[in-house]
Amino acid sequence: METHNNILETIDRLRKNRNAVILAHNYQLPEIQDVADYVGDSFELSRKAAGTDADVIVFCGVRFMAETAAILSPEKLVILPDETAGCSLADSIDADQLRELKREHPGVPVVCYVNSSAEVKAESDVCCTSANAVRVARALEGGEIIFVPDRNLADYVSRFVEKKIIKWSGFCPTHSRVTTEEVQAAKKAYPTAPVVVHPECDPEVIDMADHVASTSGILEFCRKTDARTVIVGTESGILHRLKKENPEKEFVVLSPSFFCETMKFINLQKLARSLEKLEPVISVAPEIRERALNAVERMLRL
Ligand code: CIZ
Repeated sequence: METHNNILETIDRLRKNRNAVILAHNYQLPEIQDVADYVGDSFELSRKAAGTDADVIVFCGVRFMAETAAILSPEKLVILPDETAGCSLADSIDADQLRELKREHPGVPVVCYVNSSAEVKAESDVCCTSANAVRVARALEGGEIIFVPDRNLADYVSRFVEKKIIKWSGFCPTHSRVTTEEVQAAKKAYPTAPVVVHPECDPEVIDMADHVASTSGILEFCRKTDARTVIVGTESGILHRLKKENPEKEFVVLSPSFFCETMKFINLQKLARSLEKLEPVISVAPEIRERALNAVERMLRL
């Protein structure tokens, strides 16, 4: 049986031979984060990879993230080490459903969260991340927007933007499982610790938080805060990076529910195998890619 060190050596050798860049989302297993060239949120990672001269991008995350990398880097081969790693939030709406929604609300611009398939991005006017959703929605002209697929992020945006928001009913089961009772219990256990949550959480949980931010925003908040202990309300994989970057602070995950199974599908063996075989490949058809890229580029302009 291959030892841990052997697998790490294999990954290193193949990464060089293939001229590959390894990306790990903030929610990935610690050993995957440790072996990656870059760790971050899906859009940040896709942009970083696009800026490298790598021939191959190995995206340790879920399918929509690898698709985003393929949209930004059409000349590179994009690999997702476990092709069954999906996201039920992204899968909650397909292109046909979005077209139907657009027919029901003609002329209303569509904002789609980056947590969506390439086909849904292609049907949208502009993309957004959880970090810039408010800014994007505010910058659009008109009094109405369609926001897909996350109803909680849409609700969060509606707190800051005076527009009618027609929202899709998708949600992240991991973030939505967390209850207000759990927030109460965490606050009681750590009375001086601030609570920072992701905007994919339910509105009642958001109401109780001290700070609401994307994964990159949570990392920044934890870096800057004077608090010695922080209660973290997002997928528990982020704790690895938080502890590594802030060894003097304590991080407590708000609830044991913050565990996304599909985010843990990729392990070192699968990563090594995918580098060796250069599969499973994630590709986006050129006509879809072009339209999806328009939505992404419009976000960057806004
Ligand atoms: O796109 C990402 O990485 C997600 C889903 C969340 C975030 O806040 O970074």
